[in-house]
Amino acid sequence: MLQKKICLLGAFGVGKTSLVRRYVDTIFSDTYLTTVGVKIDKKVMAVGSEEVALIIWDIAGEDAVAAVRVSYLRGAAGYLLVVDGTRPETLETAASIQGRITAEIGAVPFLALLNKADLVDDWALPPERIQALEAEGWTFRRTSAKTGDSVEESFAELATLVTAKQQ
Ligand SMILES: Nc1nc2c(ncn2[C@@H]2O[C@H](COP(=O)(O)OP(=O)(O)OP(=O)(O)O)[C@@H](O)[C@H]2O)c(=O)[nH]1
Ligand SMILES: [Mg+2]
Repeated sequence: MLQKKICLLGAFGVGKTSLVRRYVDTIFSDTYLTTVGVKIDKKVMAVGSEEVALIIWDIAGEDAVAAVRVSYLRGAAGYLLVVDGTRPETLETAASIQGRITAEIGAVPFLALLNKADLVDDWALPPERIQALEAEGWTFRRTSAKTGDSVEESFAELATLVTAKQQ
């Protein structure tokens, strides 16, 4: 079976672990337990007529002092860059991670997830910044790990991108 490693990246507390839990186990918890290092999950899904095993690396968030370890990214076919829609600074963290990744592992497919879409009333992301990143080639999806909104679809979209790239 085709196996593809994908990574979840982004600032602390944006919802990386919650998105994986929603996708793999169909559950959500309000309790925040920060990820230490990395946690690896696996989920098999169909992409067209093919079965693909997604090996999902849920990587600890980063901030000014703790950068994502490059060694975790090796062999990744693609990644989800997660932003907390209620904290605009997490969009800048994502932009900085994105710059570094392209330098380290090359231009592999990615999707930017604006997570916590259920809290949309508290959103504070500058639309012009989103547009500027779209102009640089970013694709944004709005997700909620809490309601499940667009979570399955986003993983499926990335799986399709990383599978198509190989053929
Ligand atoms: N309302 C709402 N809360 C969310 C959502 N996703 C995550 N959270 C909450 O945000 C907090 C952080 O979620 P985590 O999934 O642990 O975030 P993380 O990105 O894995 O954090 P680190 O492992 O520390 O980098 C938790 O309290 C979650 O319940 C969402 O879509 N909506
Ligand atoms: Mg986590």
